[in-house]
Amino acid sequence: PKTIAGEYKTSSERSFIMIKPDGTSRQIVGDVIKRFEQRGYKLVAIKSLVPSQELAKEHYIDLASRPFYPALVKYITCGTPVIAMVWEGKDIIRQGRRMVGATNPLEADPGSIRGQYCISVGRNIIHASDAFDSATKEIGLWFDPKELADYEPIAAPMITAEN
Ligand code: IDP
Ligand code: MG
Repeated sequence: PKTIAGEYKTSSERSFIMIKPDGTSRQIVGDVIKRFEQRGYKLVAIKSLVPSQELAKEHYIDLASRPFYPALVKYITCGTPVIAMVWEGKDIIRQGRRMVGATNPLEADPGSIRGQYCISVGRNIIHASDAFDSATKEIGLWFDPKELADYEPIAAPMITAEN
């Protein structure tokens, strides 16, 4: 099915990736972006914003019953901006999760973003959509369709050819 998250399991698949306030504060925005760029993914949207309570609560609504939910919303809305992004490319949803690493950074592969840059589950610097349905929901929540660019990077054939 084709949604705002593109078409699942094709080169148009999209994921919502967000650098959280601690990542912005610690000035690792460039390093995170660089990893996705160098892997061969395409940046189709990016913005810096301080999310409203309403937006943060809705983004994490599935966790509303968890004891850490109020603290999580407070962290995301603390006043330091988040960097909201949409990345596109083959298997981006699954690969994005692998690149980000486990929720608890102490369990994250040392080569992953969380495994390289953080040590606390409450300050784990980055979010990545965990499935096609959540990518669709999250991209729609954080971006207007007009904000999503449709363009072809010049190196695309060098990145995507299968033979
Ligand atoms: P994910 O970010 O790896 O998808 P989720 O289980 O969806 O992990 O949780 C969302 C976010 O909630 C985590 O990234 C982390 O910031 C926070 N979180 C999850 N579990 C805990 C916890 O046990 N204590 C504090 N914060 C947590
Ligand atoms: Mg999650």
